[in-house]
Amino acid sequence: MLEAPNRRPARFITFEGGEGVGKSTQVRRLLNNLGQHAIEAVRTREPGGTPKAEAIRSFILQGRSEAWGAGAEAVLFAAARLDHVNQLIAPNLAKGTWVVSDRFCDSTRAYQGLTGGVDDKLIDALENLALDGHTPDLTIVLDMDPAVAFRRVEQRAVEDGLQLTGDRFEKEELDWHRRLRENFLDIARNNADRCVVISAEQDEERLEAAIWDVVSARFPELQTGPVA
Ligand code: T5A
Repeated sequence: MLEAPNRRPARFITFEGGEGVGKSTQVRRLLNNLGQHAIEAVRTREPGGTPKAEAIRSFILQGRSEAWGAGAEAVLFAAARLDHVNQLIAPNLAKGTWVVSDRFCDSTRAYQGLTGGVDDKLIDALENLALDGHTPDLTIVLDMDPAVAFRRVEQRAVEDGLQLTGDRFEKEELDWHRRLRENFLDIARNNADRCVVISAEQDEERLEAAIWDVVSARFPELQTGPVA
């Protein structure tokens, strides 16, 4: 009888942090590094990742849900997450493909919960419902002064020849973003087994190397050199 291959579990990694701290840039770089170690991985984001979740993303980020309040927005983010988990995250992990997501459930806890004032009980209930056991194996929290991050976002707009209009959350005051930063740090402290905080105030290459050190230390299958 043929024996089942002794396959290692696929890993689920998330990136969290405030606006413009470099999450998308580092998600792309991590995917590249995983590929060089022969790890099949998909890159995704929240809100979004599936057509239905992307529709919810547009609705929220255009500011159309703002008047409904942070509680209703938490429910909308959870609805998007439910579809994302069911249609993309769970099926990929089940077939052995790693998943790396640019934001996930900690964003709802940080933005709508701790910063937006939505009760913990609602945030917990929504998280249980949407995740259905798919808690990330590792969460990288990129941390930096929001004033510096905003300068990066402004610079990006200048380079892209765009006017900086700001989405629903980018328009909040700097003090709000400073509280948000502290709230992400609290979440990391309260989930120290899963979360690692890394300073994002370093150049892209150094930050990439710091992230790789953390990811490869966490998962033994990455401790061999890159494949040719
Ligand atoms: N939200 C989301 C909630 O409120 N609740 C939720 O549950 C969820 C899931 C999503 C919004 O929704 C909110 C949070 C957000 O407000 P988004 O567009 O995905 O919106 O917002 P961000 O995640 O903030 O996306 P950004 O693209 O603005 O920021 P990133 O991904 O952190 O940064 P990145 O990589 O795009 O880099 C920004 C700029 O900096 C440069 C890049 O080239 C780019 O120009 N850069 C660096 N420059 C110098 N040094 C480095 N190390 C650099 N790294 C990148």
